[in-house]
Amino acid sequence: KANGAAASCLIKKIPAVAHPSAELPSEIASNIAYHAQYSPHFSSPKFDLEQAFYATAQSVRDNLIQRWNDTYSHFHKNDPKQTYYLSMEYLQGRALSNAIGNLDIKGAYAAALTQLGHEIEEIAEQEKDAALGNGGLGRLASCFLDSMATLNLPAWGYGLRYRYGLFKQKISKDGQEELAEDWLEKFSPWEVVRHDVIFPVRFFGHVDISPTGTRKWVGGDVIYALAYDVPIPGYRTKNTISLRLWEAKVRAEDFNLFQFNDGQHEAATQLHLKAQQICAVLYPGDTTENGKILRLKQQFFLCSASLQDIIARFKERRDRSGEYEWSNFPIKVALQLNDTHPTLAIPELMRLLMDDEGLGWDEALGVTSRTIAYTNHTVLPEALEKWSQATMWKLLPRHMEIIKEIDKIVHMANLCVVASHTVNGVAQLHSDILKTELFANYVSLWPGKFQNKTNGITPRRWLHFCNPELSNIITKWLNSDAWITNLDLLSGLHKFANNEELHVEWASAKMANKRRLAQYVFNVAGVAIDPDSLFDIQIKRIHEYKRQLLNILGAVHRYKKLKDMNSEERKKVTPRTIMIGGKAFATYTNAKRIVKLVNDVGSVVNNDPEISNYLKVVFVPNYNVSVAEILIPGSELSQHISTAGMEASGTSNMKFALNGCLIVGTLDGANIEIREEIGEENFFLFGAEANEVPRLRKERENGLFKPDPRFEEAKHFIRSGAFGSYDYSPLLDSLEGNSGYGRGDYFLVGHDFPSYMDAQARVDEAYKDKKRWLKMSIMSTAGCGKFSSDRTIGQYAKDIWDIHPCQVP
Ligand code: B1N
Repeated sequence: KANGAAASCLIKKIPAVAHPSAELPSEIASNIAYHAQYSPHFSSPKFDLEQAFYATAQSVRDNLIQRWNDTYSHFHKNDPKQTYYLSMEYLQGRALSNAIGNLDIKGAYAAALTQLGHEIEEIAEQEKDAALGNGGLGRLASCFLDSMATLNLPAWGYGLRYRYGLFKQKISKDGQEELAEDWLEKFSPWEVVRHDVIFPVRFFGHVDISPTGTRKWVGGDVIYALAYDVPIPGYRTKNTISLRLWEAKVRAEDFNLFQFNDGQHEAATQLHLKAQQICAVLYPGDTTENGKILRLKQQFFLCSASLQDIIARFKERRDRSGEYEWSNFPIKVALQLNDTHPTLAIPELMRLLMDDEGLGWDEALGVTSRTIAYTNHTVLPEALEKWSQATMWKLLPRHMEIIKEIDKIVHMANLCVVASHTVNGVAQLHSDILKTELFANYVSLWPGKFQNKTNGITPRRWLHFCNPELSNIITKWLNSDAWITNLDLLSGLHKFANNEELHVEWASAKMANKRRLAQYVFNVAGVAIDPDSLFDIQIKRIHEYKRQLLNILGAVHRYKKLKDMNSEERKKVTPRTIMIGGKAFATYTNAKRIVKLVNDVGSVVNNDPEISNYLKVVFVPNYNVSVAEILIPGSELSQHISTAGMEASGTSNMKFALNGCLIVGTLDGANIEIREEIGEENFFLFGAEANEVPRLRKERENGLFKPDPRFEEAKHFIRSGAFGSYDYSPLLDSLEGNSGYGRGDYFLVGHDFPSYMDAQARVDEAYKDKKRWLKMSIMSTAGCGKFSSDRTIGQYAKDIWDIHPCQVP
């Protein structure tokens, strides 16, 4: 273990020299020493872990800024068509290890830090996750940025700079508690403020109509959007693109000095408060009217600022050739809406084109719809955004006029379908459901508009960096590391699936990762788990449709069965460690009850000496990107068990499979395609299919459902108080008669329970045969080529955006 005091001594012996293009360890060490001394953020210069992290990050940033500038000027000079990805969420996680990895300078940095008395892994762990997103949709945006940079595509991400990202989850005796997560508490070494990039954004006000009939939105509040850029380095390329995050600001003129000096402090700083609120938190609660307005303000703030910036860049580049042609806008600009959250980009672009640039309606709509494309991420009715007309008229009067022209109600998804040139779902089944159900009425109007783009994940973060042991083995057996940017090459592992030498290496990498994971679980949850047991993981947001309840009912039944066995019978059982992690939305009561139940089951099971060798149930607190990077490499089985038709894609399923983890899952989302790619014999399938779900719900409603006795036993065991006195009846009742969504067991936990238990029994059998399991594991990794976000982004670039690589020489 590195020692902070020793490191503080060591750093004084290294010359502090600014060396932004350092490559040799000694130069890097000097540059780190330079930042430790001349970019201070603390009063006393100690070179402890925290200060060493900041100095190291700043030295990496030096390197990135050089590449960044080169990329900007290269794009500017070549003026290619560019993609702008608009998203209310990015789940970036940590940046230091990712940047060092993408720049392929880990060895040099590790050596430099050793000279300075620290270990690179320990330094990297100092960084707080940037969690400006809720879950899969936000993490997808971050994987996409990594792929866009790696593929040398001229692209930008746009988002909001939330002061507080996703809440921190604390588990107490009452279950989940939420705490504000201050990711900017000290400072982020990765963001660069652009004081010259600032745009006004209006809220409220009214529409003035001139004598000639032109309309102008005036009055209301004007708040400024200031750009903060985060560098996104590509892997083994100079290209470094930007994630531009907007912060809300007011100008000095908006500070009423007279009022303030008159003692009217609140009145004088009113606009400051309003500005502060806009970017205060990721996804403010929107059950109240005030909450709804704030969420809508955030969305408009992102759209208006980004569009003004994009138009300014379009004009700047156009000016050099002297052309002024709005019909060229879609030839230079592709805008991708990450779900309906940035829908207001549609009426805002229309407004800017008509009211500021003088285009007519048809021309403006033509430019808009040729520019914008929309990705749908869910068919859940409660997640489809609908805004009340009253709210919209108040906050955005001019936009409402425009929206009403396009469509009569403010159903964001419909507006997107009408005003986009392309609409895509995120896995084949999901895209099919969009065509046959959600958007069925539009398909006959525009049959060519609808596409599928199956999601993907970046193989850099999700295998090469988070699982170096396995990455090295793959590179060795494929005789090349080209798979890191061409993931289809993993299929070269197929022919070694039965190779005993590979089996030994594969098993030892998994064991090393399991040990690391066991240590982590002990640190955060205080539970000692056995690395020889089967590590079974379900990590994702807690939601009834994702059916963590099915998992925990299965665990309860397993526990009950173990209790009923004698010690000889128990010895034949495959020991399991079930880990569940995920955050429940603060106001989602049933999700919070599920968190409480998992914790309560864990407390009883883990403290039962009779069965402690055979079963552990652990709730992993505060699940986030960096926790996933520890859990996924150490997993052997993972659960992706949503009610068929409800999970649009899932992306953690891809991460697990890529890391050689087997899946127990339903025919839902991308599970279907994963199973196709890795082979059905390597996938533990169970449950109803999507097309059976409506009929099964009907039967359930009509009392035609006969529950499996094991399902009844598990519920009964919980109701009996075996896991404490907390009242679980609202949760368990949602699985019965008439409750939950108004119909009993809407998510078909009861229907799928027996086939789930059978699948789990097949898992236990398969795990006993080590050779068979290792083969299945290798086949999983080997079959994951399709799930690289490089493939996904390549398809967006070709089929939707029409953009091409523009590589910095
Ligand atoms: O998007 C992911 C998919 O892999 C998941 O299956 C899907 O559930 C997820 C409202 C959402 N869909 N919708 C959201 C997020 C935030 C919000 O405020 C909806 N997230 C998904 C990537 O395609």
